[in-house]
Amino acid sequence: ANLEADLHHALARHELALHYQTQVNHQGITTGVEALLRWCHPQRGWVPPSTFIPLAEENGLIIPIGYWVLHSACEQLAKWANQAPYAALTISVNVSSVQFQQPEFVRNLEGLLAQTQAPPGRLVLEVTESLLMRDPTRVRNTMLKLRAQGVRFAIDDFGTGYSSLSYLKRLPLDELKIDQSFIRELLTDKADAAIVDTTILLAVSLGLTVVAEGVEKQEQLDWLKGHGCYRYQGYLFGRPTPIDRLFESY
Ligand code: G
Ligand code: G
Ligand code: MN
Ligand code: NA
Repeated sequence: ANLEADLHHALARHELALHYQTQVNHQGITTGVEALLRWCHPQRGWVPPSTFIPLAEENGLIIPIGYWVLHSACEQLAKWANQAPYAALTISVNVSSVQFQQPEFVRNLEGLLAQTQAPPGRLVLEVTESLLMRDPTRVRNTMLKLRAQGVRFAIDDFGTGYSSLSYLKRLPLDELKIDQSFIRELLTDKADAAIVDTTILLAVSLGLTVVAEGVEKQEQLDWLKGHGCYRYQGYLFGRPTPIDRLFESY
């Protein structure tokens, strides 16, 4: 059977899992996690999202899969809401543009928040530049409705898409995530350093929380700290991990 046929059964057969990667602040304190989808295929083993998410976006399966991801994240937030150190954590969820542009998206998410009793202010939706550019008026209206409930928004993979910067002032964004491709050679590539430096200044002056992705080395962390970036995500702090192993040493 091919991968696409197998994907149709993956949800019902419980082959999909959410792993979580921590986000850490400049004091080393975990402030939240990003939920990252994983597919454990019975024959092929782990299939990376870069392979199956584009498939799911083409055939529409991203709708039920994305709903399952949001449901799982909301249940986790509701669980944490009554447990002291965890109650302050956010969960960031990647939202595909196909899912975001569904007419039922707002109603479905409001339903999930009500049903699970998850605190909406702890949920961060990660959207990409290309999503924001697609149908700007409709996207803005969707964001405003969810923002009114307390849901937050992050712009993901910043700097890698085709976009105009004007959306940064037009849309209700809370967070900007600098793509890991700019962080990788930050210490040796002057252009990357200039882009990251300027992006931090831009984000901070617009009142956005700026998160550096793909931080692997202490030297990268030191550089970022010295240039005014106080949130980080990357292997230096931990890999995406199943929830039951995430806070083993917490
Ligand atoms: O974890 P990894 O680097 O393999 O993820 C690859 C890409 O898959 C990421 O860029 C991320 O945006 C995307 N991705 C991971 N989980 C989800 C998810 O739950 N929904 C969507 N739409 N994309 C996801
Ligand atoms: O949603 P987004 O496109 O930002 O997905 C982030 C991806 O980056 C995830 O698939 C995650 O597994 C991966 N990732 C997270 N931290 C690191 C890191 O430090 N180095 C590298 N190479 N990849 C990372
Ligand atoms: Mn992301
Ligand atoms: Na990203």
